[in-house]
Amino acid sequence: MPISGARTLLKANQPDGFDCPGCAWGDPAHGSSFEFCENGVKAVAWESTEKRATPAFFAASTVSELRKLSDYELERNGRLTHPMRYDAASDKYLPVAWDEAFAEIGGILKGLDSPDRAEFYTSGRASNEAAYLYQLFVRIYGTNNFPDCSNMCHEASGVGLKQAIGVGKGTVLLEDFEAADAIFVIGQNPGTNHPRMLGDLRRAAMRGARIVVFNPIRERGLERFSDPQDKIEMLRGGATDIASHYFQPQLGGDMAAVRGMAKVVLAAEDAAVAAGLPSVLDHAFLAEHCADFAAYRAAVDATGWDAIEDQSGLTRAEIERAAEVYMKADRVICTWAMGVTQHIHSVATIREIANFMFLRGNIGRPGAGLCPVRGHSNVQGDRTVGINEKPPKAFLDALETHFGFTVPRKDGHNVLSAIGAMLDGSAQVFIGLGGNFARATPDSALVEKALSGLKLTVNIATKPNHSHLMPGEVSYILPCLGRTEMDLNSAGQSQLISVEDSMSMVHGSAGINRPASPHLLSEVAIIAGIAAATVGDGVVDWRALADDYDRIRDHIEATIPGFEDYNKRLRKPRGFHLRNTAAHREWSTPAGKATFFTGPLPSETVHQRAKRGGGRYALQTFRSHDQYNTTVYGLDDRYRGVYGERQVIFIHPEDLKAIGAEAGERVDVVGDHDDGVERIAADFRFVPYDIPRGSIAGYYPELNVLVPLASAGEESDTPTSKSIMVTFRKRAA
Ligand SMILES: Nc1nc2c(c(=O)[nH]1)N[C@H]1C(S)=C(S)[C@@H](COP(=O)(O)OP(=O)(O)OC[C@H]3O[C@@H](n4cnc5c(=O)[nH]c(N)nc54)[C@H](O)[C@@H]3O)O[C@H]1N2
Ligand SMILES: Nc1nc2c(c(=O)[nH]1)N[C@H]1C(S)=C(S)[C@@H](COP(=O)(O)OP(=O)(O)OC[C@H]3O[C@@H](n4cnc5c(=O)[nH]c(N)nc54)[C@H](O)[C@@H]3O)O[C@H]1N2
Ligand SMILES: [Mo]
Repeated sequence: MPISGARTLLKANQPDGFDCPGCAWGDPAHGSSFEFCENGVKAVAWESTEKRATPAFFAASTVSELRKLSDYELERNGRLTHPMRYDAASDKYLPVAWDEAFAEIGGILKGLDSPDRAEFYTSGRASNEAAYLYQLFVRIYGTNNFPDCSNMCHEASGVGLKQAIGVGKGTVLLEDFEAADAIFVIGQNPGTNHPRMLGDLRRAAMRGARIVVFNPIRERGLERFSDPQDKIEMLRGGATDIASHYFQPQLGGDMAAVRGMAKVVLAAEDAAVAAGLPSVLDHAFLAEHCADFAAYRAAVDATGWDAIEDQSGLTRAEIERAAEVYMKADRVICTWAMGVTQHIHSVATIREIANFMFLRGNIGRPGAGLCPVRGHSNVQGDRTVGINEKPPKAFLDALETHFGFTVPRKDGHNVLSAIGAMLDGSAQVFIGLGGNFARATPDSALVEKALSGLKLTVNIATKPNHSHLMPGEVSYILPCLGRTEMDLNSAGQSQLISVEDSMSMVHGSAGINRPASPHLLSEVAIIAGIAAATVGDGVVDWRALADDYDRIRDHIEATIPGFEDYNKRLRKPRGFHLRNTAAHREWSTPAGKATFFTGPLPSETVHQRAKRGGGRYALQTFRSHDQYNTTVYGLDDRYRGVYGERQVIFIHPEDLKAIGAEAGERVDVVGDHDDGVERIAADFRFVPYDIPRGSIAGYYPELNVLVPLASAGEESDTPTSKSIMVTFRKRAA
């Protein structure tokens, strides 16, 4: 590794370094001052690569030619170096001056007959400062159209937790993992996606905490793990057992599994009362803090074991074992991620998880609580500072009072409604603050059509990706600094940005590397440039804000609760914690209490529908060990034993037999959604795997062609990337 690479890594997640762009797991308050992980290393190395996608790279191929490259081949060309404008005549991107770009973008935005005709996408790597400035600009411009990566990610967690506990965020701190007696990990693969979390799970396991996993797939990292921070374990090639209990539910079966556990707990309570033994439930908590417990009890009583077993795919005995762990533990944490949030019934499932935790008061005390583990390193912060298509009224009022402009009050578009608006022609502009909209969204072919039909597409990015290759009439790629790079202002001072992790810790981040190109601007400066050209400097002086991020933070402090003394507290080593009401047992729900969800189980899950026959299978799309969302670092998935390819389908060996196929045989995967659209993912290879019968799995984004736009989570409107109905078609020999 070159010296600068090593130096870069030594500064990751350090008080005076930058925040790792890998994931949103928290940083330790003490102990090893130096924590990064294999996949954090990849994320950092990916950004600090020596390769460059220069104007010469764009001159060498037409956009139509570049589109034939895979995601992997495209991004491998390295960092963007110049602002580029699409030239339709030559079908190529040509370099352009920043001011020209800003002027044309501003001109087109000003020319739309309504600000609601523009869509402003955000990917969750954007800093608090960039995101706040972006939402301010867009709201002055006049719309709440903020499709956000979180619409495809943890939206259901935000919606479900807000209903249950009055705040759409997790309630635990990293320290709680040191005090928990049991940790339930549902629908998450931290070995790949949150490796630093595995360190915390490992320490918990070593001191005797029980770790209970619910995952249809046996994920290696959750079974055994050797900690890269532990030199002795690494040298000896040893490993620690992580999961004490590993259950493999069917896709979408978690609500049934959790309700089953609640049923066991309630039955144990009845037995304890009858025998004159101490209560299993936390009656004091239920009485003082909860609403609708009696109705929940009735709902659980009304849910039979047959339904629970059929929907969860687990036996009653397995569910009893899991519930036993819960009842024996004084302090329980429950974590979850995409295996829970990307289904039709995700919000109800998250409500049920909260129900289950309320039963024994497992919230708002040390070592216990709810922990949705976020994805992008600042996706939670972006929402906190106003990236929200349904903004709370109090926030809009604060903006209006503080800045003195009339804010738009109408709810805006999320990811799915933005795509709908592009397809029906009502949206004409797409601006992307990071991310890869075209590849991250469902129904790839339709989205490609949607983007190409626009008047203007703008992508603020670090590396070329397929979203850049679906140009509208006018199209720009605007290259920005990455998080590892020095961001100097006009006085030559280094600027600090800030981010919020999954535990609501807000901390500073400053890059240390020389920028990939002298022509790059920071995201903040790019937003300021577009804003000044579009709405002018009447409300704020954009360039003055961009020249000193402290000034942006002063505005955040003035308009969003919890950011008192922002500039000062940010500069403390670990930053500061944003107060979480539910963690203090204050409930800002309509009932003023922690509120039980009292609905029934879903009438049918994707797995139950597949079971009805017709050669149908329930498909989930997940991440390999060698990718970051749509960024593919390499073609291996070491933990799952796949090398050199990504077009694979993991399937139970008995299902292979039933289909009459061999391991290694290639098939086309065909979507089965009754909307008349033909969806085919061609040429995938079968890999026999330890996965429940009827459920299959493969990689995102290659399989996004099969995710129907019309299939969305109830109340969350999240694409159902883990509930896709498919059949197989043999390939002509
Ligand atoms: N290296 C790396 N790190 C990342 C990312 C990355 O791509 N690469 N992405 C980041 C982002 S944006 C996010 S959101 C997170 C994603 O983190 P994860 O949520 O861990 O991501 P996925 O790979 O989608 O894994 C989903 C897991 O849920 C399981 N699962 C699927 N369906 C079900 C179900 O119905 N029930 C249960 N119980 N389990 C199920 C799958 O088998 C899989 O283990 O990671 C973040 N960190
Ligand atoms: N089928 C299926 N679809 C899914 C998912 C799934 O599990 N299955 N997961 C969903 C989830 S959880 C998420 S979060 C979304 C992710 O959706 P996105 O956030 O839109 O996608 P990413 O792949 O993270 O974006 C990668 C691009 O971001 C740009 N980039 C990287 N760093 C920076 C930076 O510092 N600044 C800027 N401006 N740009 C940068 C690079 O150009 C890179 O090509 O995808 C969703 N889509
Ligand atoms: Mo995500």
